[in-house]
Amino acid sequence: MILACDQGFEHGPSDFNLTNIDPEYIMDIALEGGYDGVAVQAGFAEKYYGLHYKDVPLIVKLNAKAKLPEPDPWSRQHTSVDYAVKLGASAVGYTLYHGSRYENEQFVELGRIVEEAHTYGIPVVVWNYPRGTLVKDELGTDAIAYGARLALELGADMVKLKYNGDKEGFKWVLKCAGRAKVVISGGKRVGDRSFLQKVWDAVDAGAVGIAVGRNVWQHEKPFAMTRALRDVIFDGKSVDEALKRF
Ligand code: FBP
Repeated sequence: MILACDQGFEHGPSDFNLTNIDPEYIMDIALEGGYDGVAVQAGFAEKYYGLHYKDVPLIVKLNAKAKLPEPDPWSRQHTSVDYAVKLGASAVGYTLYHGSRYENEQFVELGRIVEEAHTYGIPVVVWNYPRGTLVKDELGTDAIAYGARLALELGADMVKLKYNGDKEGFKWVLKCAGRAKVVISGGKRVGDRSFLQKVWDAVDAGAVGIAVGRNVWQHEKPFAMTRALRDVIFDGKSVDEALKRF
C-alpha cells in the first residue's frame, strides 16, 4: 500500500482543499495508516520527511510534468538518484509516458536511473501511462500490457498501472510485467464501493497492491478507507466486509 502525493505538481492544487493541501496531513495518513511507502517529489521530502516519519518508507519521484495542454507529454528528470538517497529514499519513482513522441528520451533517462538506483541497491517504481497523440486508447488492455512489458524490460522492480476493469485482460498485463511487481493507481475520487471493488478485482487478478492518492487523502475518513483497503488487499475480505469500516 503506497500513498501517492505528487498530484500538486501533476494536476495542480485544484485536487486539494484547505486540509489536505498541507503535506503534514498526507504524511500523518501515511504514518498512522501504516503505509508501506509514500511517493512524493524531492521538495516535499526535503521539507516534510524527517525523523518523525522515518517509519514510512520514502519513494522520491525523480521526474514530473505540470498540467499543460501538451498532447505529447515529456516528463523530464529533475532530481538525481544520488539526491533521493540523501533524502532518505528507500526507492525512486519515475513516470514514463509511452506512446508520446518523446518516449525515446524517456527510455534513455529511465535506463540510466535504473542503473544508478540498482548500483545503490534500491528499487525503481515506474508509473507507466500510455499517453500522446498516437495513443488511441489510454485505457486499452493492449496499451497497458505494452507499458507493463516496457517497464520490465527497462529494469523496473515495480510498475504502477491503471486498472481498466478488464479482469481477464489484466491477467495478461501481469504476465507481460513478469517479475516486475504490479500495483494499480487510484484515479479520480469515486464512491467507496466502486473504488474498493476495483482494488479487489485487481488484487484478485494478481496485482500486489496499490499506489493511490485522491481516493484516500480526499476522503473525509482517510483512516477508515485505509483500513478497508488493508482488509481487501491483505486480509482477503470481501468488499461488503470492508465497507463496514465506514
Ligand atoms: P491517484 O490515485 O490520485 O490517481 O494518484 C495516482 C497517480 O499516479 C499520481 O501519482 C499521479 O500524480 C496521478 O495519478 C497522475 O494522474 P493522471 O493520469 O491524471 O496524469
